[in-house]
Amino acid sequence: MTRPPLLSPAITGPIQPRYALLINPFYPKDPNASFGKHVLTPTLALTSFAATTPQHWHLQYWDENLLDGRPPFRPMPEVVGITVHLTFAGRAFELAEWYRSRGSKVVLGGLHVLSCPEECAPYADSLAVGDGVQLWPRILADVEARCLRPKYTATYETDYREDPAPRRSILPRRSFLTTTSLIATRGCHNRCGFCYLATDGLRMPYRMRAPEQIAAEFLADTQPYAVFVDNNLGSNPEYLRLEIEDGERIVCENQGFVAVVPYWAVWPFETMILSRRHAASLGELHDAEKGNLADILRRLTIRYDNLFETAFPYSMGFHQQPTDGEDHPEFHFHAHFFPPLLRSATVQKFMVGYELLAGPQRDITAEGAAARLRNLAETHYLGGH
Ligand code: B12
Ligand code: SF4
Repeated sequence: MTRPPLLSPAITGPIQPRYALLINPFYPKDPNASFGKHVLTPTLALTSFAATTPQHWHLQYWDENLLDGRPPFRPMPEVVGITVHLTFAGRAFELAEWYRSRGSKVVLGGLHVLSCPEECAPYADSLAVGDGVQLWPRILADVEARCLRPKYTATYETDYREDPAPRRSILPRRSFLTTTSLIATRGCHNRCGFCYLATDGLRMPYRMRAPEQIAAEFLADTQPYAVFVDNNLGSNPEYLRLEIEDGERIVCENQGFVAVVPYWAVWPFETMILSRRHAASLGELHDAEKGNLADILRRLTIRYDNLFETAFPYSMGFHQQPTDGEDHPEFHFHAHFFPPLLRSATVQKFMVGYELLAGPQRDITAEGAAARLRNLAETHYLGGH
């Protein structure tokens, strides 16, 4: 528990082409603390990108913390991928040197490579700086083409829902209390100075997988329970969660956005369109989300026109982060509609007298307005779509 297995200088074996070994290196355990912690929650660092390994590669997972002895060496893998954290960087470098001296190509990736690439570089044939899901297939293709580069970089700005499910089948099932480590979101809206998310230059916006994907992953792994390993599962705005749970003020929704009547609505059919994933501006939307935004704008404004069978008037604007060049994680991108019509195409609400001097009067409830909009057709009353 306190010392890693010996890496004997005498041992070697033939290199097996198209065989990749993924290693989670050993770190010393405190005999007085819980060993269970280390077998409870398998890291997703390796399984997440393992899922992108091409079919014709043989893949093996090795977690030194399960105390199963020496890491595999017969045959020698063509590629060894090692995840590196500060706490076990020394062991990772030792493993890297051992495999390299026997002819394997060693790829180092993970948090410590991200924050200190120059420290890791001497120990690797190649560094994976950033998201392994994007980098791993490129690295293996270059190994096959004999043109492995010393460094590959990727940010974390892709659509998280496009990532394949982690390949949990490579985990030794009986060695963990559960193999189902789940991750629903990556990143966090905060940037606490002591957290790796505050690493200079790290581009990891808050990204979410669809809840159905997480449920499917849980069911597919057939374990009695799962452990969430998100950076900050609660980082998504509480308001949106409550709205979705409640559902009463939702007008329509799609994968990227939700249209709601806010509970504080003052104008009769006031609505907001909120992005599900945290984005601070239009510029941060992925391509799929831009399509989702166009879709929900169309569906909401067709409902507006259908409400009183008229070209429905409104003021609408997008709320986005300031353009002062600083990061503004506190801004959540949304659109806000303020329509003036109250009872028909000709009877509108006026904000006058009492309302201007004292406070707004609600002519209809937010829930009632949402229900009326929700129940309208999504086909325009004049025909067409
Ligand atoms: C599961 C987990 C654990 C588990 C297992 C750890 C393990 N190494 O086996 C347990 C419970 C044992 C644990 C313990 C500790 N942990 Co911990 N843990 C996590 C947690 C919650 C999830 C890790 C994970 O699965 N992430 C998801 C994967 C997909 O992300 P990723 O690791 O960044 O991997 C991606 C890339 O980096 C890259 N990549 C990674 N490796 C490689 C390798 C190659 C070859 C390639 C190509 C790419 C690549 O591809 C992946 C996909 O994009 C993270 C928080 C988090 N959400 O990341 C904290 C976290 C890693 N833990 C942390 C800490 C501080 C600890 C402890 C020191 C706590 C303590 N005081 O005891 C101990 C240290 C143990 C140790 N020596 O590692 C910090 C590390 C901070 C830092 N800068 O290093 C984190 C980030 C939490 C935090 N925000 O503070 N932890
Ligand atoms: S994950 Fe936690 S520690 Fe890191 S920035 Fe977010 S709130 Fe801070």
